[in-house]
Amino acid sequence: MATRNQEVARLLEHIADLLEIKGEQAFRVNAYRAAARRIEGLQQDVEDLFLEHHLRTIPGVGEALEQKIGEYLATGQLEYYERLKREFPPGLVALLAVPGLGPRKARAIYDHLGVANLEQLERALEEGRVRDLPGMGEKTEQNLLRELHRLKQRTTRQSLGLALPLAEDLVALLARQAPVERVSYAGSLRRARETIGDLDLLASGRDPEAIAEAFVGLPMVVEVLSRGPARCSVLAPGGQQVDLRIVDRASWGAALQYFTGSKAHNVRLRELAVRRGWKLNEYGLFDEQSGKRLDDGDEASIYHCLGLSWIPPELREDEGEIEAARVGALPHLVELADIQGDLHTHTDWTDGAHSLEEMAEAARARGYAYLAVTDHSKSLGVARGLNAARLMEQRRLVDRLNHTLAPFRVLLGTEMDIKRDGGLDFDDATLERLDYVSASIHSGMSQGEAQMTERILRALRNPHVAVLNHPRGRLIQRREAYEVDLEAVIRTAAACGVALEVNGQPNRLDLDGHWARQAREAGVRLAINTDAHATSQLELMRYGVATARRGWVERKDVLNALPLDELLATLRRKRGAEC
Ligand code: DGT
Ligand code: CA
Ligand code: CA
Ligand code: ZN
Repeated sequence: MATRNQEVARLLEHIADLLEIKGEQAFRVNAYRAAARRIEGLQQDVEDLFLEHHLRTIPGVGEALEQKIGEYLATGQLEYYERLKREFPPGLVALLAVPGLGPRKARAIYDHLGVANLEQLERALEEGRVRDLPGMGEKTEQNLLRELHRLKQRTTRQSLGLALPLAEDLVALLARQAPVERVSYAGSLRRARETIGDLDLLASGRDPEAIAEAFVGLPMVVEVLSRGPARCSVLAPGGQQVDLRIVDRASWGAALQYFTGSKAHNVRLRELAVRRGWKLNEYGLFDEQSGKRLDDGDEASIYHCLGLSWIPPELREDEGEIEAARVGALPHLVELADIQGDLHTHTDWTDGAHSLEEMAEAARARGYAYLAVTDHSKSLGVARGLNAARLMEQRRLVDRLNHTLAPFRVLLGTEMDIKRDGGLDFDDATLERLDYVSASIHSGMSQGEAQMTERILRALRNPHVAVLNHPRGRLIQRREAYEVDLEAVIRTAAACGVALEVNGQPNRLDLDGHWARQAREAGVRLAINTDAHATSQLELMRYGVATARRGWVERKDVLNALPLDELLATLRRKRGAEC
């Protein structure tokens, strides 16, 4: 699991910070930072490399780092790091957790203001005492305050991309090692919210004690918070809290319904029950007078008894799903199996990890009918964006590849930068040679709303542009969406036949469910893509699909749910249409 890689990367970053505060030589500090970045971007599991004695194959990992990483992976601790930490007051180390507060500034705040923990830091920032320190200023102060608030939020909520694999591992292990009849995850994770507070697991079986014992003994349990035959709470890596509830088989359906939530959805269901003289709780649906159970122990029967069709978890937010379920008008939500190809992927021609051939092969192996290769365009220097000449080289490779891969089809595409004035990175003559054109904002993100909106609308009006990628530009828990009149973007996308992306990278999920729903209702198609920078990331498609489902998106709303011939016809029509 990639969580291990992040954990090791964080450890190395932390060591680098501490060495920097100590005033170590830059090359030593940088060696740790470089290794941290390598490990975070690694495709393989760092733990596997360790077990195979291959840690040294990671660029920048020499004997000393191999030994340290190995010690940490083997024992869960690194003596060198523990000793290093003891050289500093613990509060100073904690300050480094705030993004934007590097070792030098942390040291200054600590030395001059005596600030030694996050609460004191917050107070010092609020009281305006930080701005007067050398090299800080009012702007730094504001930035730090914002980052601090975001950090407080983040430490309590985990990304969907980390929580879902963890939950799946836990459920699989419980199914194998504990005497469970049924086991599932519930809560916000089952509803596919973009961040997860605590993780709610549910199990039923005849021996609750044995289930509890197996659960607290699982390898990813770091700490046991509480333990009983009905409920256990533990901490998993990264401080993720996991609750397991153990229920009778008869209560399974009601418990799964109850603990999936949302709370607002549950409140509405309970009202429906009460109106009929029934009682609904986590144990079941009962007749108030006779006490007789009405449900059959499965979740669907709770809904059916209340006169509703079963409601997919992603919709359970009390945003109209109950009304729709009552009249049989729920959407037929898009499914992973509906997706025919990925329209946003990168190769080693720019900042991807794998070759174009490898990406195509991996997409075909997933059962896709097509793959659009959309490397960055020239303005994006950091990603070695392609110029027109390089694109035409890619054209030749793609044409050759399509001979051998047919009927699978590689579409030569671009993720073209929208420049600050809304101009595009390629002229129409170049765009005409491409099979698929998508456009993105990667720069000038702090323009005001009016300018940003006009910039995007201008790009949407180019007849070649088929899709606007990650339309809001947010990075979950890291960067707010840029200021843009998204309703205007949706209107123009509808008028020009441009699809909007639901980007499946767990830190993007952009559009989110709310905006995907707005777009769909305005008649805009969605493109659900992974933005894969490596073959393994093609698997992120499920996060995109889950997010689209939260937006009530159906198969017919999805551009890349079209079979190849219909996709090509749609793209052709779009290019010929007025807007
Ligand atoms: P989270 O953990 O913040 O990401 O969000 P949830 O939705 O997983 O919330 P959590 O873990 O507090 O509770 C799990 C589910 O249990 C929740 O979605 C609905 C149900 N639940 C919790 N508290 C209440 C309550 O007071 N009333 C009702 N009707 N349901 C509740
Ligand atoms: Ca929860
Ligand atoms: Ca919970
Ligand atoms: Zn991209």
